[in-house]
Amino acid sequence: MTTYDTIIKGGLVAAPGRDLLCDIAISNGRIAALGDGLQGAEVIDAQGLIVTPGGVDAHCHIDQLTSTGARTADTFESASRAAAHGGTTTLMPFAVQHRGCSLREAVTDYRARMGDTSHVDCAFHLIVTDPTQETLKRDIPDLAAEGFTSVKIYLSYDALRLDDRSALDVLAVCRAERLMTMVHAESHDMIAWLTERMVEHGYDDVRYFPRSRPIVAERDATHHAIAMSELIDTPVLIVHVSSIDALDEIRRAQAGGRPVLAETCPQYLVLADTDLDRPDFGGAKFCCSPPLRDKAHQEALWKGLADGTLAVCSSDHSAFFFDGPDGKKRNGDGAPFTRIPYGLPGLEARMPLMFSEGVSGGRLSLQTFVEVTATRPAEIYGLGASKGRIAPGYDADLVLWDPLQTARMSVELLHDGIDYTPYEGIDLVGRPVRTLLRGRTLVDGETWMGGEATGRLLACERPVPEDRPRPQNAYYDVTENRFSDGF
Ligand code: DUC
Ligand code: ZN
Ligand code: ZN
Repeated sequence: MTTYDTIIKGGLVAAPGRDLLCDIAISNGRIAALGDGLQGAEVIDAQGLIVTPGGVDAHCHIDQLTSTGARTADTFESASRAAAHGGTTTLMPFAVQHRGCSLREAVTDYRARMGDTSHVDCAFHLIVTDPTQETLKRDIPDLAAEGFTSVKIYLSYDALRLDDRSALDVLAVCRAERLMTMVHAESHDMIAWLTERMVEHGYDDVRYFPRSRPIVAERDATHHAIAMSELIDTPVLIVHVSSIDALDEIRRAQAGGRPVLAETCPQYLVLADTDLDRPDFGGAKFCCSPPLRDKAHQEALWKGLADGTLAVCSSDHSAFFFDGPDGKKRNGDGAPFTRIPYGLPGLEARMPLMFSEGVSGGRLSLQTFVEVTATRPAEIYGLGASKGRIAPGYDADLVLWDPLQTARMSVELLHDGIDYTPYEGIDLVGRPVRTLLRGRTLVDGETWMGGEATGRLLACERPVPEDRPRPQNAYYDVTENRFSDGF
C-alpha cells in the first residue's frame, strides 16, 4: 500500500460538489488521493472536524500607498501570518499604479515589498490609474504574459478614477488579452457634488459619511460599468457590492446572459451604517467605501451569495491603526470624513466570520462557503488549476475547522497587530484549528508552526476563455476593429 507524506484522517471533507467523510493523502505538497484507510508518515487526526480548502482572499490591500498618502498598516509578513491564522492561504493584493508612474514600476515595487516575506501564496492584481499608451500597449500585455491577469479600475476617487474613454481603453485591452477587469463602482461626480454641499453646511462628521456615498451612486456606477462591459464585450467583476440596488443591476445583467461577476465582503454582511454613530471618533473604525448600509441590505447580500449572483466574498482588507501617525486619526481625532483613510482590517476575520455567520448561522451551505471563499475566486482569477479545491493534483492548502468551538471576536483574538477590529464582540461558532499551506502546517491551534516564510508569488492563467459565448447584439470588436455584425 502507498505511504503518503501526510494523511488528514477522518474529517468531513468539503470536496468539489459534495461533503465526504474520508481521509486526504498529501504528497510533495499536493493532494494525492481522497479515500478510506490511507496511510502516511504523518497522520493528522481530523475526527469531528471539517476540512475545507484554504481561503483565497481575492481583494486585499497590503503595504499599499493610498492615493491620499497614507500607507496601509501591515507588511506582507504580518498580513500573511494573520491570514494563515484565519484560514486563508492565498492572498490577492494589488500592485497600484499611481498617476505619472509606470505600471511596470508599480509591479516591481510590490514584488519587492513581498520579497520572500509572505507566509502564504500571493498573486497580484494590477490597479490602472494612468492608461498611457505605454501602459495599454506594452505594460499590460507584457505583465499578462508574466501571470498578472486581472486589472482593477476605479470610477470614483479623484486620484484613481478613470473617465469613460480611459475606462473603455482599459476594458478593450483586457478583452484583447483575456483579462478580468474588476470595477470599483461608485459614481464620482454624484459623491463629489454631495460631499461639497455636506461639508459646506457642516455635515462633515464621520457619522454622516455613509450619506455622502449613497446607494444611488453605487447603483448608477454598477449599471454604467455593466454598460461599458457590454459595449466592449468583455467580462467585468463588480467588487465590494454593498446594496440591494447594485445587486439588482448585477442580477439583471446576468439574467440577460452578460458576463458580469460580483463580490461582496463580510463588512457588508455583518456591520451596518449605525456603527458609524459610535462616540469618540469610533465611527472612523467603520469608514470604508462603499460605506456600510442599513441592515436591510444584509439578508439580500447573503441570499446573493447563496444563489450565486455574488460569486466571491473577499475581505477588502485595508488596515489602518485607529491611533498613531498613519492611522484613522492621521488628520486629527475628530477629523472630517473627507480626511480619514478609508478601509477596514479583515484578512484574518473573513473566513471565521463567514463560517460562523454563514455555515453555523444556516445562511450558507458548507459547499457555498467553500465556493465563495476559495473555489470561485481561484477560478475567476486564473488560479483554478492549483488552488481552491480539495481534489487530487491540487495544492494541499487546507483548513481544519472545529464546528463546535466558540470564541468572541476581539482584537486579542487576532494576530494582525492592528489596534482594533470592527468585528469586536461578535460571537463565533466554529473556529479554524489548523491551517496547512502546500502540506505544511502553518498554524496548529494557537501555535505558529510556519517558521521562515515559504509563500510563493503565483502566476495566474488568463481568466477569460478564448471560446466564451458571444452575446447576440452587435458590439465593437476591438481585436478586429469592426462591428461584430459585419458592419
Ligand atoms: N475602499 C476601497 O475601494 N479600497 C480600500 C478601502 C476602501 O474602503
Ligand atoms: Zn474599491
Ligand atoms: Zn479595495
